[in-house]
Amino acid sequence: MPRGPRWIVVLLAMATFALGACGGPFPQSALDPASDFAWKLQDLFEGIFFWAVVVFVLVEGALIVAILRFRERPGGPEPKATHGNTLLEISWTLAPAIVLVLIAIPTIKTIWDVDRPPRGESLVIEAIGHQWWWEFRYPDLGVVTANELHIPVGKQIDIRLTSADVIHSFWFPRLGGKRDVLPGHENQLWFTADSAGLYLGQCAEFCGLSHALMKMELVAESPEEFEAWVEHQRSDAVVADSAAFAEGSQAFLQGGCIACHAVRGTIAQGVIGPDLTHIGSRRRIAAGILDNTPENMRHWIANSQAVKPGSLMVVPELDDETLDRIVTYLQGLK
Ligand code: HEC
Ligand SMILES: [Cu+2]
Repeated sequence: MPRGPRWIVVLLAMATFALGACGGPFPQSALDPASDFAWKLQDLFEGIFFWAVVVFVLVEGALIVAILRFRERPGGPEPKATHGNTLLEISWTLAPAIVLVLIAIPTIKTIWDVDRPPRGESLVIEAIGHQWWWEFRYPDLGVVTANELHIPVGKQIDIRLTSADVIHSFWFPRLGGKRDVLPGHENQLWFTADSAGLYLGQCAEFCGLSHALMKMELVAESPEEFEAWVEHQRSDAVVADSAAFAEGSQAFLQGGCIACHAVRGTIAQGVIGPDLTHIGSRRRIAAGILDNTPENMRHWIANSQAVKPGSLMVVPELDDETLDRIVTYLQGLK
């Protein structure tokens, strides 16, 4: 093949891969804002991007003109030296300095704006990072849950971030900037979601072997739906009146699970793992990595170390019957 066409093929292939990234959907795109915080970042980004395009066109345009007009031609005169031209030196020092100041002003303004404490009334949520899952507490509402946040649309949320072990980072890209989650220090993050929906988030600071599997979900819903969710979550475990459920609850209590898990309203009061009082009502399990189906739950309980390498959930080997009973029980904890 002649040289030309081969390059065209390479370019086309590269363009195809690059464009492939534009396919969507983008559940974790920071460029699709859904809260006041995220909009502040978007506005800053768009403003700076516009000016960057102007600078780019001017600079690259000047470069192309210089290349075309002033290139060396056979028999042409020697170019004039510009070394020591004070006017040129001052202008190409000043121009970038002005550009940097113009970028710095809105940037610093935005940083101050998202860093200050929240104004006005807000719903306080405590988010505690654990290797490798998220604990969520609503101190004023008496709700404790894990990995699945619920918030009312249009209400300011004030999230207090701490860690039970190492440094994590809390990030829902569509709702705002990431923020460090530190042991022994409380960080704060606030925003108001502007539209209902399901938002995906994850830990954004390397925190050990299964860092990539430390995800979370946020359900933004109408105040009425949120109210109903709270009402349900704050209640004790809903006990189904069936023999299978009773057997399962026995298996759960005897299987060592209560060393780490709590099921409110029973003697299970462990605090090392997620609160399982309403585990049956969660969309996903094990920090957002598996759909909450009986098969997946069974798989997780029997193979937590394979599903999540290094997981702090360590259980003795359970026989099939015990596993089935436990799964029936947990799935029943709606
Ligand atoms: C040594 C402590 C420990 C024991 C014992 C333990 N777990 Fe866990 N469990 C954890 C931890 C930690 C997690 C969070 C794992 C993660 O997502 O990284 C977890 C997560 C879970 C989850 C998913 C919860 C959620 O919110 O998604 C289920 C279900 C579960 N465990 C069931 C069980 C059952 C059933 C047993 C008993 C057979 C058991 N666990 C025993 C520590 C434990
Ligand atoms: Cu983490």
